[in-house]
Amino acid sequence: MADTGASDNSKASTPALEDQGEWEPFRCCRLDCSATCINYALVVDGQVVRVKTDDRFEDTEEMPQQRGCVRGQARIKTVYGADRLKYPMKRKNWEPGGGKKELRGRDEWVRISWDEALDIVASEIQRIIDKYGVGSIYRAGMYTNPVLASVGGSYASAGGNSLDGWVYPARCMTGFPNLNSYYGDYLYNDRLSWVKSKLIVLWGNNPSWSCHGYPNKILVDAKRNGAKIIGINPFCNDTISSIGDQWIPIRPGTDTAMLLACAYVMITNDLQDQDFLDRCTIGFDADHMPEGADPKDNFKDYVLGTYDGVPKTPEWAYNICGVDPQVITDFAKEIATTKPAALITCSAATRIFRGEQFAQAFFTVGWMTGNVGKDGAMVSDNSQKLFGNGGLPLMTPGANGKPVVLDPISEVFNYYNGVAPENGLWGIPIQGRWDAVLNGEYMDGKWGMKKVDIQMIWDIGRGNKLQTDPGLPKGIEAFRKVEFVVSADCWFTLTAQYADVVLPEVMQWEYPDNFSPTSNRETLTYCSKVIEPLFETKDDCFINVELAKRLGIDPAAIELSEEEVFCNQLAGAGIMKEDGTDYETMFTITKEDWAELGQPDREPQTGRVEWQQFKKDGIYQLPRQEGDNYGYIALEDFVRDPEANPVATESGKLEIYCQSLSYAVDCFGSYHVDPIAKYVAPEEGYETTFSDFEKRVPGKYPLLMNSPHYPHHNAAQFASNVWLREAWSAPIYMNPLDAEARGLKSEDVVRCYNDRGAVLRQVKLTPRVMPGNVLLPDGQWSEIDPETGIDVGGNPNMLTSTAYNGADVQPWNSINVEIEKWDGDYTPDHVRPLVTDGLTEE
Ligand SMILES: Nc1nc2c(c(=O)[nH]1)N[C@H]1C(S)=C(S)[C@@H](COP(=O)(O)OP(=O)(O)OC[C@H]3O[C@@H](n4cnc5c(=O)[nH]c(N)nc54)[C@H](O)[C@@H]3O)O[C@H]1N2
Ligand SMILES: Nc1nc2c(c(=O)[nH]1)N[C@H]1C(S)=C(S)[C@@H](COP(=O)(O)OP(=O)(O)OC[C@H]3O[C@@H](n4cnc5c(=O)[nH]c(N)nc54)[C@H](O)[C@@H]3O)O[C@H]1N2
Ligand code: SF4
Ligand SMILES: [Mo]
Repeated sequence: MADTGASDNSKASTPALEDQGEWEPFRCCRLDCSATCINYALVVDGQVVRVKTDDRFEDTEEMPQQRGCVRGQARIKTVYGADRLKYPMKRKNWEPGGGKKELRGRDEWVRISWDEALDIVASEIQRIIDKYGVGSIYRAGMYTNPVLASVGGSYASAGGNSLDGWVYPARCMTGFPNLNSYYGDYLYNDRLSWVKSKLIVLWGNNPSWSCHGYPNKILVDAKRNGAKIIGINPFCNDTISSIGDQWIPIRPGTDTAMLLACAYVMITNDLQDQDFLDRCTIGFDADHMPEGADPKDNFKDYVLGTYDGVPKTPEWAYNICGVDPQVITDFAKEIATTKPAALITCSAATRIFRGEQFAQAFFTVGWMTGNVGKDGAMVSDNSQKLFGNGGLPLMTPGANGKPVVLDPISEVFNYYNGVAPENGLWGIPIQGRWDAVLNGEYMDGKWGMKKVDIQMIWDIGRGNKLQTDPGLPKGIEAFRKVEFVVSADCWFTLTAQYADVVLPEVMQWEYPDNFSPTSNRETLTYCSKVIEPLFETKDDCFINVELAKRLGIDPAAIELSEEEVFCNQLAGAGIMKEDGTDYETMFTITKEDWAELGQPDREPQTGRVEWQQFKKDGIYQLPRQEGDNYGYIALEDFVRDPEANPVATESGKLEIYCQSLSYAVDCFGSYHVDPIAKYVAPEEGYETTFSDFEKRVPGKYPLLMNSPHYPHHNAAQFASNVWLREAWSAPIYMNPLDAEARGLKSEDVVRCYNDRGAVLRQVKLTPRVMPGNVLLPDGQWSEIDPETGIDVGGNPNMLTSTAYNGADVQPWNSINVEIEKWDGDYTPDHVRPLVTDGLTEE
């Protein structure tokens, strides 16, 4: 071979990449993705060069692999993304008190040291508390912060932004608190029970997009076993189109009308499970009302229109929800007569104005079919992570041992427990948070307006709240008003862009080993430290400890290192005993193992799983089989003998008439819901797309927009991943009829707008979207054009409402908008350069 001068790159002389490095197990997110998987990163010389997912053994029906989704495969572009925050920074024109506050979001950035950044944050906390008093800090980040808690507390949200309309209906009507197990305390059965359902109704769910991995297999298994699957949804989503037998298109936010009509059909055909209703529920008819309630207020008479003169017939419902009366009738008969059936819904269907009324109606109509407490039967909200596999986790990490530091001003435990507020809300409702900053007051539920003087916004600990909370344009005004804004994140998020000081954080791969929450009760996973933190990134614990030192707080009283936390959780991890009664020690850990983990003083222990094997695999998967002791049927004991095993509601029964729910929602002060499910037209929804609903005169904003959770993102994370931008372009999905009326063709660039703001997107035309309804994916990062004020990034929160709504329910899915062709400039996401802080690497 002639000597060309080139180096010899032939395979013979270079070992395969696999032989040069180690595969390290990882999970992408520390929160909220469907997270049923395990992935591996190949690390060569401290750099990840390749990513793969579960290939520990051959994929079989009995023991399926736990494979990751498209985001896991693309993660390398997120960790090594051009928009990673690298160094602490301050805004060029910042000075104590804010400096030129109006430049937030458009100022230049100056690199500073961690010491300077922490000095600024600590001194601004102290200065603002001294000047304005305790309660002048607003904690936008979702996690309670022990430093803020120790300096007197911070205002934060009064509730959650995810459970939405379910929290109080689930607690008050069924007695299942939400806090421990997320979404209704497993009102749904375990997966082996699902597979026995003859009919599965997915009232709004889309696990193909929002719950990747094994949950979809459960549906496939059920289908193979003969189950019919019906999807009721404004969108014939990928779940329905791939495994559904029937799609019932429905207008968003109008499901309650269809449910009431289903009740009408069942009652007038005497199809309801009267024995179940009589034994296990209260409020269905005049003979089963709680003491003190007017018998006329029962559900059956409301549906029949006995006293209000309006029978809730399928024809009545059609005018609201758009579902053909015959389809409603057939569907109602089918759910009433097919047993066992699983009637399943999601959070998205309650993310509307008056979200609670959907939850009330769904429980009520579900219970009328009697599909509760039996194998293959269930009536439940079952969104996202825990989809399809109810029951206690079969393995669980031990307690983390972190000091518990409660915030004296705002804690949301009571909210998540569905407890009615007693003397005021526990914080500022998310819906009213930006108004509270701007106007100096918020609606403290039925206790009236409450004054606040917010002068600092803390966007740390699951922050980026400009992006993911409703009312972004108002949020920007609020950010420009206060004296100090600090943000900590891994990327140059929208919210970081509007801060004064930005702190760069590590992300999964760079954190020390940690248990990441798994949503499959049959697996326990962990994420190893894959690489050293890039640039100068640090974790929350470091920030808290350093701020504590500067503010005279004992760090040991508020924080524990990630390493300690992991070892505590490892030592205390439990695995369900084979008899299914309790947990026993999960891991065998030797003295050498503890030494390797940097904790030589810990005691060796014996369990069912070798730590060294788990460390390598990143996952332990407990095999299940029919007849084992790990099964779960929700409410089984209660339904067998309701008197002996009451549920934790006021009456001990499932409450179709629920006074405590009505009372709790009243406490939040924005509207009243009756104790039974009724349809009341929402403040914004289908009806308000008309200027005159009776005469059906179209209004200024005649389209209903909803924002589905989208495969590209996990909430707003992964938004800037360049591979995912190409694969999932986040168009506006629209029906061809609506497009035709506006002279649009597929791929046209459009402006989607209302009085609150505007975004640019390309349209994707598909008959899979119901006419009158458009979909704008959740999680798109805003990029607001300074000239036009239009968001070219396509964030739906440019358009969402900040009106107070029930028990702080975010009405993301019933927003009124209009769409028109855009003839100006537009660059699609995947070719638009990422927004970065402008600092160069060193
Ligand atoms: N890929 C991905 N997965 C995720 C997330 C993510 O960001 N990306 N986020 C996670 C989180 S935090 C959550 S809370 C969950 C959310 O999970 P879900 O509560 O299930 O919400 P979505 O996936 O947004 O919507 C599910 C379906 O509801 C439909 N829908 C919307 N409005 C209505 C309505 O009024 N009536 C009816 N009948 N249907 C309606 C939508 O068309 C969609 O098909 O997803 C989780 N999973
Ligand atoms: N229009 C519209 N808006 C929505 C929704 C919708 O359907 N439509 N859905 C809502 C729902 S259900 C949810 S759950 C929210 C989610 O909204 P967020 O809770 O804001 O979700 P993320 O984008 O996952 O996380 C916010 C930031 O926290 C950072 N972060 C993650 N883990 C950690 C950590 O351990 N420490 C620190 N310091 N930071 C961390 C991430 O880097 C990220 O930038 O969005 C809501 N917003
Ligand atoms: S984003 Fe979540 S589900 Fe997807 S691969 Fe990562 S950890 Fe798994
Ligand atoms: Mo969520």
